[in-house]
Amino acid sequence: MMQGIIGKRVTMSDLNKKAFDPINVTRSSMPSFEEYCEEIRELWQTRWLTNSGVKHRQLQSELESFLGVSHVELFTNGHMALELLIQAMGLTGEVITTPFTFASTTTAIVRNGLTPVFCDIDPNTYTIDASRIESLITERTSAIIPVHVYGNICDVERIDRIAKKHGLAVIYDAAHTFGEAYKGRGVGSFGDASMFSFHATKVFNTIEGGCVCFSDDRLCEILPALRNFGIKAKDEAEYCGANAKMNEFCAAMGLCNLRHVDEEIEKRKAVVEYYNERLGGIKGIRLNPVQPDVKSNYAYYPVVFDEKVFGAGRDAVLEALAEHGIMARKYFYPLTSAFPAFNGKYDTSLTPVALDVSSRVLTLPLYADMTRSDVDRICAVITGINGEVTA
Ligand code: T4K
Repeated sequence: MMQGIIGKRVTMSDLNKKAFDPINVTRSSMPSFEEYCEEIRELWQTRWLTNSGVKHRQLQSELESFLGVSHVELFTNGHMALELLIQAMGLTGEVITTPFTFASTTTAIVRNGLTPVFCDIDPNTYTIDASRIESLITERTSAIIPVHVYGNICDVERIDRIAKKHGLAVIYDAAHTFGEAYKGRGVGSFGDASMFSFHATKVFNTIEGGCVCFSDDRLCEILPALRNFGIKAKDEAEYCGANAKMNEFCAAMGLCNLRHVDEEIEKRKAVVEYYNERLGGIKGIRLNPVQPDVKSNYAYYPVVFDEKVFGAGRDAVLEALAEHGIMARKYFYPLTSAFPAFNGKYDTSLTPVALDVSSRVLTLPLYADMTRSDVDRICAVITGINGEVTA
């Protein structure tokens, strides 16, 4: 059920009045206040607020069915899920990954004492260019950690073949792909394991939260221990773990949001289709079509500008939108390999496609209850820049 209004198109003169509320890059999906209160009511009786409580266990089991995977383990956020998963899998040496991602992917690798080896991305999907992986494998390589970016799924079949041939583990950063499927199979079931983020800004949120999906039963023992200080039984830490447990209030938010997530994705789809209608014909703007065989979750709306053809570059568009209260974001600029945290250790020119896309991409606002007039307002600024002002 779209709440969107089929509004009249917004003109540049309307925009100049600046009489609009800000539009952020996204807005959290939430259940009704009453639904959430009902979900947390029993916590006032049980006083069991964290440490694998009832809500935690219920969400874990509902997610296993929803995602179509053998095992789910919940964490306090997606980042800790990934970091502890890497630890649990005992990776060593070098890990092949991409720099076109959020800080989390690369820092999870580095904080495990591993060396990220950056592979370039595919110019159409922005995910790892699987044809380049084999040339980066050395005797120190233990794994591939690709990222499903914006809801675009990596070339999972080719990555699987390469990993099998070279005896490498595969962990997907699937932070952006909750609820997606490839050829009818849940995206979390590819590779050895996948991490989903349930951050407030994601398609499905638990306020803060995340999970790991996997099929290897051996991980069922170590992952819960690692998120609980490394303690397996009582009192003694068997592993060097962390505190990364999901609390009951977050799990309760997840139980509520899970009831509505299919409907939320449908609403996102309608927003994306309307954006595509408005921006589709404009020269110099590359949209992000849904890939063949993919059931998309419409997580983000990235557009890539060709300055020479469009007449303005990404930064100029970002500025113009901001002047009208529209907060688009440069996900992902700069590349993680250029982060000051890594002291110039990595050469960004070795991933030229990633470097180029990152200098030209802009993520436009997208959330389930965005209206058509919100989209009109955003597109009017963009078309206004290149002279295609609506009448
Ligand atoms: N891997 C990848 C590929 C990722 O993209 C991420 C996270 C991770 C791993 C790690 O997963 P987590 O550990 O986060 O579970 C945001 C998110 O914090 C982050 O989760 C996300 N990726 C990243 C792409 O975006 P910021 O710094 O851009 O968020 P912020 O605070 O500027 O929020 C953006 C907009 O969202 C705000 O303008 C308004 C809206 N918003 C924000 C919050 C916090 C809401 O509507 N409600 C909220 O509660 O990082």
